[in-house]
Amino acid sequence: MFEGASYYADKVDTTMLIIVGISVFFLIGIVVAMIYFVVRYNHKRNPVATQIKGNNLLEAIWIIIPLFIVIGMFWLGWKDFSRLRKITDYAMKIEVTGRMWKWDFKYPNGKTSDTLYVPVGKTIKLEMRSVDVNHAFFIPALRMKEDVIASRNTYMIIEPQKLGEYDIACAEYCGLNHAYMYTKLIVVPEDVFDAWLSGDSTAPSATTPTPTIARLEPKNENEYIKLIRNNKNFDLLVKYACVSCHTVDGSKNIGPSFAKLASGKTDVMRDGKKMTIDIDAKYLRTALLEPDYEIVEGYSPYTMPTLRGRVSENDLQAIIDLLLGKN
Ligand code: HEC
Ligand SMILES: [Cu+2]
Repeated sequence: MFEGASYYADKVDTTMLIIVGISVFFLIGIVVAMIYFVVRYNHKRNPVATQIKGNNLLEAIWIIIPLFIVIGMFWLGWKDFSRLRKITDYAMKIEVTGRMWKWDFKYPNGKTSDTLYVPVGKTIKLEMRSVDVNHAFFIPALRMKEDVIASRNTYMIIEPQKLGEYDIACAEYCGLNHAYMYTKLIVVPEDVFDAWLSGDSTAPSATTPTPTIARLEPKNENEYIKLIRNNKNFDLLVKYACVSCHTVDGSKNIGPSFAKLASGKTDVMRDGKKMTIDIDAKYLRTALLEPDYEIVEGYSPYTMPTLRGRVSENDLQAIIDLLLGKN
C-alpha cells in the first residue's frame, strides 16, 4: 500500500484495515442473504406473503451487536489519536500558514520556508492558521489531515520516523488554484536540520550529507572496548538496559556487540537492500531512535526498543559520543 512514515501511520492503516474488513464481511453477508430471500420468497415459490409481527429477541441482538462493533471501531481510532493530540512535550513548534494558494512554514528562530523541513524522530507541533479561506493540511504519508480555518487556530502533532520526502497537499477545495497547494515534507537527520535551521543557505534534501558529522575512526577492538568501559557515561548503557542485549566484550547476544562498532563500519539491511554504512553520529542517532530503519545484518527487526520518548537529548548525545569512542 502507500508508504507510511510514522508509527501512527501504521496504526491508522491497521484501524482502516479492520474497519474495511468488518464492512466487507457485512457487505457480503447482507448481499448473500438478500439474494437468498429474493430467490426463496419470490411470488412463484411463495404466493401468499408471510406476515411477521416482530421479534424482540432478534431486535435486541441486532441492536446490541452492531453497537459493540461501532464502539470498537471508535475505540480503535480514538485511542491513538487522543494520545497524539494530548502530547505537550513536543520538541519544536512550527507555524503553518495557509493562503491562496501556498503553504508557508515558520520555525522557532524566525526562519521561513515553503517546504516543510523537520528532523527525524522528533515530536513536532504544527500550529496552523489561514489568512483567507478554509484549507486543509494533509500529509498522506503520516495519515494526518487537519482543517486550516480562517479566524481559528488549529494544530497537528507529527512524529515522522522515516527519512525521506513526502507530499503535502491541501485537502479542501479553496479556489481556482487549489491544486497548486502541493509542497513537500522533508524529513532529515537532526544534525542536517540543525545546520539548515541555523543559517546554512542550501536547503537540505533527505540525503544531504553534512561535513560536520562526527565519525567513528576505525580502531583496534581492544582499544575501543577500553574506551567504552572507561567512558564517564558508561552507566547510561546500564540505565537504559542496553547491556541486556548488547555486550561490550565482543560476544554475541540478542543484539550485536558494541565491540563490533570498532571497525567504523557496519553491514545493514535497509528496505530489503544490503549496504555497508560508516558509523557516524547520524547513523547512531537513527539506530537509537529508529532501530528498524536499518537492521544490522544477521539480526531481527522489531527487537531493539526505540529510545524515542524516554531519553533526554543530553543522554542521547552522551550515548552517541560514547559509541563514537569519544570521552
Ligand atoms: C531488546 C534488546 C535490545 C536492547 C534493550 C537494545 N538493543 Fe540495540 N540492538 C538490538 C538488536 C537486535 C540490534 C540489531 C538489529 C537492529 O539493527 O535493529 C541492535 C542494534 C543496535 C545498534 C546498531 C549496531 C551496529 O552494529 O550497527 C546500536 C548502535 C545499538 N543497537 C545500540 C543500543 C543502545 C545504545 C541501547 C540502549 C539504549 C540498545 N541498543 C538497546 C537489540 C537491543
Ligand atoms: Cu487550500
